[in-house]
Amino acid sequence: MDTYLDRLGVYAARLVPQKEYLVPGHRACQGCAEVLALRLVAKVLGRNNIIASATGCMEIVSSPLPLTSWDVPWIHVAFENTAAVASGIEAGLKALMRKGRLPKQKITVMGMAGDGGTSDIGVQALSGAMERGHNFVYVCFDNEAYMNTGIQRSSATPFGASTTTSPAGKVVPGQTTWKKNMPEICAAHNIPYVATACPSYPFDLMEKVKKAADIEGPAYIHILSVCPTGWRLAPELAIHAGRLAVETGVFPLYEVERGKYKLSVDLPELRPVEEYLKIQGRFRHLTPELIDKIQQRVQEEYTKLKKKVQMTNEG
Ligand SMILES: Cc1ncc(C[n+]2csc(CCOP(=O)(O)OP(=O)(O)O)c2C)c(N)n1
Ligand code: SF4
Repeated sequence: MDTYLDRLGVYAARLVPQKEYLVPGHRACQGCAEVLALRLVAKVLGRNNIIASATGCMEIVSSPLPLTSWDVPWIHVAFENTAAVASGIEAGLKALMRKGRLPKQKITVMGMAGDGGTSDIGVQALSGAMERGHNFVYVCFDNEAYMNTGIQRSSATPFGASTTTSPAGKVVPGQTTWKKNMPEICAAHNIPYVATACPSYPFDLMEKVKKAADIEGPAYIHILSVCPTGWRLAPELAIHAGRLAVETGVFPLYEVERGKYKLSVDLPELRPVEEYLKIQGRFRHLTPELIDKIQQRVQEEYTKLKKKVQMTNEG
């Protein structure tokens, strides 16, 4: 299906809503792509949006009481129950509208957390909410570690990354496990919409958020959010790093809409993963053998994804 922007045949920043719902004054680090992603998500979801936000960088930088950067209803929730709270809000709104105590209207309910809050601690509540079929949008802001508390590894930290709890040394080369595939875990719940996104591709990201909000039922968006602080990267390279993640196949952009896979950026040839790894201090220690190992894995995963696109679109 063509996107709104495809149909217009233009690619103009003026089509982006001007109004901000995550307003300036937040305390994110310089060059943080996570806060940029959040700002774009908030822009698309607009005023009629209620957010349940787990602890993490985005919660901390946006709500140092008595200040707040939020211009929409926003509730801070515990790490483990983001999706459960979002489910409750959605069910409550439905009941109020049914009883006529709230005028019928479209209110988007969004749950949000980092990769730690999603793939480690919040996964059971998220799985339950997806299985029950709540009409909500869940966004995982994946900066590939527990950044807010000092760069500890999560199950979404990539193989080979050095973090404070998976430090690279003589014996262990950083993280020793492969990144948990949260989008696939969500797709396995057969929910109507799953997508990956990255703020280095802002229009693609915004289209996906819009689609997720419009679709009835659970929608999950997994956003790769470059973190210059934790990735040991110059702040001005954050957008470039996100593009390299996509162009090397490390983080493919795709959608799973009612079971059908679609690559959003379909590249005939991938760039070598080394280009992505070498600009980040967290991979500084990697040997050529380890880089080869990562390259091989990326290729395998990309081939698998391409096969899913082919299989789910046949006939
Ligand atoms: C149950 C619980 N354990 C630990 C903490 C402390 N804590 C606050 S933020 C955070 C890290 C969050 O990591 P992630 O979800 O990946 O988000 P990020 O900060 O990286 O954006 C931790 C461990 C907490 N708030 N609640
Ligand atoms: S630690 Fe990383 S994700 Fe957190 S605010 Fe700083 S740059 Fe953003």
